[in-house]
Amino acid sequence: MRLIDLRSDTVTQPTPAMRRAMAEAVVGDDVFGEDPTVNRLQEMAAAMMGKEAALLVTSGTQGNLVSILAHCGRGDEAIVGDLSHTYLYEQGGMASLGGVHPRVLPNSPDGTLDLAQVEAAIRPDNVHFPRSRLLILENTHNRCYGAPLSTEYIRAATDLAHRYGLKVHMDGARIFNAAIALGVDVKELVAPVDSVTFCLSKGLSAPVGSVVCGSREFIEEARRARKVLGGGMRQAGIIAAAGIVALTEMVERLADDHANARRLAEGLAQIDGYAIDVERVYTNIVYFDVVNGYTAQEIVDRAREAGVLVLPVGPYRIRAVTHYGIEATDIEEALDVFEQAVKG
Ligand code: TLP
Repeated sequence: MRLIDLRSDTVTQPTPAMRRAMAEAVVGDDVFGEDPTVNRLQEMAAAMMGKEAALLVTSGTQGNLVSILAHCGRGDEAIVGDLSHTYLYEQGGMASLGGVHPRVLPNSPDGTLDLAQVEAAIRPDNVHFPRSRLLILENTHNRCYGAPLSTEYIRAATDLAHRYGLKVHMDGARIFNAAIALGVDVKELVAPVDSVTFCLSKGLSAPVGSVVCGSREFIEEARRARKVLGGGMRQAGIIAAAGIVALTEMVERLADDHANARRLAEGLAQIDGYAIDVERVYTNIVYFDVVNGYTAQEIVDRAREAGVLVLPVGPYRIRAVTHYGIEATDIEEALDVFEQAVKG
């Protein structure tokens, strides 16, 4: 049975062009800075983001952590959303490995942080307090319905942070989804922030890797942090080669994933037993609730038996993510499976 795997866009398989590029990649030792394919990917990423420099890292989690370590020292404080990936899903790495104290503010459903609350959370210089050093934004916002943060919001948040001497890091794991959804150049979205991590291995379908971008000075610090975390890879051009294909060939097609997510949401809204706010489907992530007494896990198990994979993210809440390899016909098939799964 062919599975329709909607658990995440991390499950994407590399494209045939990626496999070819990986097989043929010219490589060198990247810890010496001598892998031409890694260097080319990094130059390309920096240019696309409009930043001075870039660094290939193993994952989004590593990209966020090296960025936090490059911006903050032990005892410094980072302002984060309570639904952000850096706070919820990264094992508290900023605290456990970096000694960085998270100051947690509630995320609004659109992924933003209230800027009055951010301003109030910034610490005055006082011996009792940690030093506020960093504001972390997430774009698109995974737990907030895949919502994209607008250029205007990012600029306002960054202006505020900079006014108080804080740096701003963007967890842009899905920044290209944001740019496509908003119809803006990705450069515009990241221009105000000091650093950004984006993932090659999610909607862009590369098998491994994320890229951190920022100033040359910041990237030198991030490179040191990557090394101490064991992320100094050697002939990493094998990975970078797929990343170059991802950036060249896989960005524009994200619009198909967004259209498929919308179709899925509209279909789910028609099925008795589920509740979904179709207005809150912004990109490739769909959250819906089971409202007829079944638990999310029960529906997930039933759907799996019929070949459709999704993730329970709460007692009654399910997440489905569209991506490369999922076609419009798969969405129709998944809708049939969800309809059967929720029937008595
Ligand atoms: N997100 C994964 C899971 O960890 C939840 C997913 O399936 O969505 N930032 C954001 C916004 C993310 O969604 C993720 C991965 C990461 C960072 C971490 O990336 P990786 O998995 O490469 O460490």
